[in-house]
Amino acid sequence: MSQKLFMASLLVMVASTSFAKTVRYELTVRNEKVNMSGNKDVDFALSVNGGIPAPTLEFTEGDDAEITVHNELQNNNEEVSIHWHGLLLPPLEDGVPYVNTPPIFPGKSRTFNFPIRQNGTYWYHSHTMLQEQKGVFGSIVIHPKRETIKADEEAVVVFSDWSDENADQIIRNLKKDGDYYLYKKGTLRSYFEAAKEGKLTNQLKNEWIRMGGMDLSDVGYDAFLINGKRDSQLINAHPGQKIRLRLINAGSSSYFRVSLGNLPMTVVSADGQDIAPVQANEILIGMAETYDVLFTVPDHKNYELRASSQDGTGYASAFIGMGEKVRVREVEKPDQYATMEHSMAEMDHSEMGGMERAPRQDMDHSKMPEMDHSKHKKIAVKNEDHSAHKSNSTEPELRADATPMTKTSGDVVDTLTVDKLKALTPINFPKDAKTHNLKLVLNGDMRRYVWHMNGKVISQDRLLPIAPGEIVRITYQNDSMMHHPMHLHGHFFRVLNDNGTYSPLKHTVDVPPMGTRTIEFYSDEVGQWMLHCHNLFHMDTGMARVVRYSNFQPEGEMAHLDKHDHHMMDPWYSKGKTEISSNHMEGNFRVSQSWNEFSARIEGANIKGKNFDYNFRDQWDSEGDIFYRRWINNWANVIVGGTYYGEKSHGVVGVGYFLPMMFETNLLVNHEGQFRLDVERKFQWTKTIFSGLNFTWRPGNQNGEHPTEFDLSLMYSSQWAWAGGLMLTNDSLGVGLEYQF
Ligand SMILES: [Cu+2]
Repeated sequence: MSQKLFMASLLVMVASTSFAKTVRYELTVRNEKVNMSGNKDVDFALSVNGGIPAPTLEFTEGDDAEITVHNELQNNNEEVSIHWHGLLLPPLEDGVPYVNTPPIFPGKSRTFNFPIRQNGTYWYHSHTMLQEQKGVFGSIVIHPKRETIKADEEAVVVFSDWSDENADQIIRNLKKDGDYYLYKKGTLRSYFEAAKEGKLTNQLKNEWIRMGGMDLSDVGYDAFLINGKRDSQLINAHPGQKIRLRLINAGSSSYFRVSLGNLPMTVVSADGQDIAPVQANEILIGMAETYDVLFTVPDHKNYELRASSQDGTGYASAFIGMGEKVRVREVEKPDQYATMEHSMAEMDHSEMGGMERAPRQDMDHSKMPEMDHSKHKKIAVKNEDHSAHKSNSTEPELRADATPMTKTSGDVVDTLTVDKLKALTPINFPKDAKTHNLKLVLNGDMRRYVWHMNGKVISQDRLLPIAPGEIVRITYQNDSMMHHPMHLHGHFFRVLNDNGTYSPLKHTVDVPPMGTRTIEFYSDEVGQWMLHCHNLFHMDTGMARVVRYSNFQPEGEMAHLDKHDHHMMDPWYSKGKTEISSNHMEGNFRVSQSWNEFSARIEGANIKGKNFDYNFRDQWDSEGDIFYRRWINNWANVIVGGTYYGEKSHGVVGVGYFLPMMFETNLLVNHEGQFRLDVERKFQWTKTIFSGLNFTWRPGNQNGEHPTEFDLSLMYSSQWAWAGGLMLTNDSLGVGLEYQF
């Protein structure tokens, strides 16, 4: 090589490294046999490069990422995808199949290329079906060009939830009954337990408003994990060593309460954004959120970092230090009989008083300087204190926030939530931008397991249009008794809290049960982006949208794929129940989508009791229905179908309604103008004893039969599928079994 050429190539190398360094990774998704819980070998797991979690991807701000993802799944035609959670990138690189990026078919690969425009702690996961629950998730660490947070050592801490049951079966079970896992979790609510705890009125109040009660999770997990382990040594550290922990909740449907050795942690970053440091005894971390904390090892002991699942069913531990173990105090079990009113009253008495109200802070846009529109997404800084802003009348109604109380003792927050986060610099939007107000009501129906926004699932209402150059203000109103961690792809939004323009930037925000959160962002990331609940099973059953900029249309291959988005599918699920008693038999079967349902019922009652008649028709009185139902909302549905009763067949129409106190009713009229009223209810007396009541009234004593018909069971059951006990009908008392499937 001539000296000239050598010098030239050296120059090129120097030039390219000083601008951007390309950092390459190869990720291979495979089927894996694992034993994550320590109790069971399973073969449905999916690993990335052989691991659960997947390897940590490390970058420095300003790098170019080049990541190749290989799909080596053996299953028939199972696609793979990877979404880079929290990263600002071109829409084509976001990784959501059929919305942003082509899916990766078996035996195929895809290379993602994007510049790294930010720093902090992030993560990545599959956005295909329920693959995230099966193991496809990992961490991303992006170092700033110059580190501002000094620590002696750091570690990535990935929290996850694990079930020994295939996630595909979990969703089928939840679709049969949203309360499917209450037996497994031991969280079945009953009148006896409520009375024992002196909370019977709470239970009745919840039933009056047709709420089962506070639901903190839907799935019964077999293990909670930190970096794939239930219990592990994270760092061997000496006294005085300052440790930075990058906490990531990669759980599919578990909030965690994170604490460290009964000592306060210094929280320095949230969702990858550095914040004003805040001391906290505990962090409530929702799915997909990340927090960076600093912890200085005080002495020669080994401190437990514990992530307790919010539903109180388990925890994962990792230790920092060395020597004698310092265990974290057990967290209190959540109150299963908490009511909406109760939570609100608690809020009013909290030390923080009004601070705990849903944040309604005015951002005075008129005085703000221009936002920096550079590629590096810097936020303009303004040297002015914004803490004394008046409130704005255009803000939505004030609602109480039902998150666990945030009490403070000195300067240490007991349980850190987004309310206590403060940005390091004020965040200002362009002063001439107009505000686009959107309201999204988050709700669902546990009985049918459908989760929606503004009463619609994504297959009914996919696109949420926005325009470029506007301030998009989204108010999430949670009308359900569950937390929803709401994530927006491709953006950071500020979550309005008492810190005004210093409200923190996040990519995922917890919207607590019956609470409200308002987020804002300036729309300057043209594309289409998922907005969804990061509870995997809520997203899967409908709580998602595609936010599309008005100046964006999917192009090329994506234009075609966009029309075949899997979010537009509304799959059918089935549920069956049979009961066979000596005096009564019933079979029920239904198949349902989000709002459509076909059901069949056959029922036979022994009307001659012990006077056994070999003629089946004389001994047994039989009837049955075939109905199609269209649900209008969580409570009401309309019915058309056919019925067989009194040895005659009729066409029927009617309405179904779920009444206060949890009564399921049908009011039907047949083609001869005869009415029928059905009332059905389940009473859970103790954790194992329940009654099922079915009552039918046919006014006018049709066909010379009883005008009323009922059956009432008293059953024992220790799990969801089987029950056995007594069956009382109009005519007799019998014994029998019940089986659900
Ligand atoms: Cu949700």
